[in-house]
Amino acid sequence: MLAVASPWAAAQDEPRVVVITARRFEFSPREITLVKGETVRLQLKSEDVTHGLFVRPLGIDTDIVPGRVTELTLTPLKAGSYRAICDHFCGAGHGGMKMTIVVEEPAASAAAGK
Ligand SMILES: [Cu+2]
Repeated sequence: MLAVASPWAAAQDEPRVVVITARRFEFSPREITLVKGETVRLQLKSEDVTHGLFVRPLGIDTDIVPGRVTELTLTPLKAGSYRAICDHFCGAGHGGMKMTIVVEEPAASAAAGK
């Protein structure tokens, strides 16, 4: 059965794309959920000025420059809830500019009907 070509095979080889939009002084969405061991492609955009995205435990440290899409590929290897912050000073509310990246165990995701 493993030899049967699946119409989904090609799609599964392509990482899921997760878009995050930064603007003063928030990220949208405020929370994303990833699955441990699943590679995703983050597409980061800014609607106004240069922001940053910094999540030390996930090895993310990048600038988000307006006018272009910053892509990074990520395979989280440890489940947990991670605080992501803007680490590029963007104005008065910069210190409160945060989002959450949740990494779930694969089993939890499957149970949820993925
Ligand atoms: Cu900032």
